[in-house]
Amino acid sequence: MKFSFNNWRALLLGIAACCCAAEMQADVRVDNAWIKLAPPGAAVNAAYMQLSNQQLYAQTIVGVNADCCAMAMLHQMQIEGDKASMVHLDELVIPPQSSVQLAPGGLHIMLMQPREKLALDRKVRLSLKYSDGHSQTIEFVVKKDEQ
Ligand SMILES: [Cu+2]
Repeated sequence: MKFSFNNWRALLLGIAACCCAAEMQADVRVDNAWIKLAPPGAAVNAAYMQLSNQQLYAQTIVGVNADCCAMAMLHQMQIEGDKASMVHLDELVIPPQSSVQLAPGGLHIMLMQPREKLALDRKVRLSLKYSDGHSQTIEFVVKKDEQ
């Protein structure tokens, strides 16, 4: 089979359009991505953000990758009486046209065993892995507090 230049052009444009559409549909909007500065001596950090799913279908985060740290996990803080504990989540569902808040005292990404101390103002990239197989990289900033 022989392709003319126009065939190739149409094919390539088709692929490009297809990739862009997939990316735009898949990405969840992220606002206010930050990592809380750990107190001296602490070996863990927590990352927070607001996730907004503008699509008509649910999107599910099934994993987090972080170059900065040996391990990154989705956690939920639970408070029962005067006891606080953390539960590991296998996945985090962002319902259609809804927002999910990762914030102190609730949902967070736990960053364990940082390869070096995550200092103030440091920028850290985390990659969210979704159940449909795509990934989304987000830049977080290390701050003392949310604002
Ligand atoms: Cu945690």
